[in-house]
Amino acid sequence: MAIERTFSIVKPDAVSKNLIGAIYNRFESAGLRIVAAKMIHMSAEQAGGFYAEHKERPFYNALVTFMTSGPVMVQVLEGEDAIRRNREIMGATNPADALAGTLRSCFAESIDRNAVHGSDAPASAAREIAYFFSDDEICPRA
Ligand code: RTP
Ligand code: MG
Repeated sequence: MAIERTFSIVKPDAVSKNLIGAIYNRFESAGLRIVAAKMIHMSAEQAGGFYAEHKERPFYNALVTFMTSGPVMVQVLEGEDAIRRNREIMGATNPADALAGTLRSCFAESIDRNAVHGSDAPASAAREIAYFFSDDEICPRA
């Protein structure tokens, strides 16, 4: 399995609960490397563009409002099978369905305030990384 990169967000609910370190610890303990990271407070335009694929969904406006309600950490995770493994670490979208021990099982409040985002496929990972990071902000490890 080749080394992959995936895009991750620690969402406003988790940042406001001081969970950045706990979440980063899970990524690193699982062998994923954080190769880029920054804290941002997204504008409505930025969050709306990021979630453009969900524009017609009933939860779109609430999602954009939530994602702009406070700062988030955005990061690029690198490692073998990183996209699938990060989704495994995160758990199901709805914390009620998330396996015990996953980030959403431990830290999410609800499907709307679910602590983390992770890319779901190679094409979305590439698009999402480029949406927030320029190449010179990413520091691959030797
Ligand atoms: P994410 O994109 O945040 O990693 O989550 P995901 O792939 O598991 O879920 P996705 O279908 O991409 O939905 C994006 C976010 O929208 C909110 N959502 N609410 N109320 C609902 O039925 C509903 N469905 C999705 C969630 O916060 C989800 O993370
Ligand atoms: Mg998604």
